[in-house]
Amino acid sequence: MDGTRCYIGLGSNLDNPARQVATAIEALTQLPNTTVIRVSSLYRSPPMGPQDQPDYINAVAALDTRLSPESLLQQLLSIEQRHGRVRGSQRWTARPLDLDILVYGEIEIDTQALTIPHPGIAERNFVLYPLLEIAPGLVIPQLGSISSLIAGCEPGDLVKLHDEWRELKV
Ligand code: A4P
Ligand code: MG
Repeated sequence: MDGTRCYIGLGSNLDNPARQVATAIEALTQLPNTTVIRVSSLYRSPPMGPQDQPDYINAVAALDTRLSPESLLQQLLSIEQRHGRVRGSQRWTARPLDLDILVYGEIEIDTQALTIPHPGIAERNFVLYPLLEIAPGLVIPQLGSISSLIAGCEPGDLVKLHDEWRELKV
């Protein structure tokens, strides 16, 4: 399978977050014209943004896809919906599943529907440390190498979880 190498950020802080992330990874493996290449460990961190919500579980997946960025986004939104995501007007509120396109090959997009690379990557330890684990040599358009980004981002309260979650099947 050829296609473009993409990195997807997964996050959850409601309704058994580790299972939400595990089943979302399973759903990524079922996407058309797409192959999942690597998946990071799960990481736990306190919420960025409003603090009156549970801790998050995050992970990052590398995949090769022949879907366009727009179709990939539609597929991700559909997986989020199947995981019970209800979008309100508030940003950064608790959610059973959040899927972000972090990087799509060398592509740079900035439209109302889609910003790639994802604008929050550089400040988010819960994105950078899982990326370091699965793609230490990655260079992100506009932002630079993972190693330089990591040098400017403390792990803080980020905790890498053991890999038993891989047993968590649907
Ligand atoms: N959109 C634009 N660019 C993209 C992209 N690259 N990937 C659009 C995915 N979607 C993208 O997103 C709103 C719209 O963004 C989508 O419909 C799509 O058209 P959303 O998921 O409804 O909104 P949101 O998630 O509430 O806001 P936002 O700004 O995406 O929040 P983030 O950046 O996802 O952050 N703390 C920890 N520890 N871990 C977390 O994972 N996540 C958030 C949410 C807050 N705090 C967190 C975490
Ligand atoms: Mg989002």
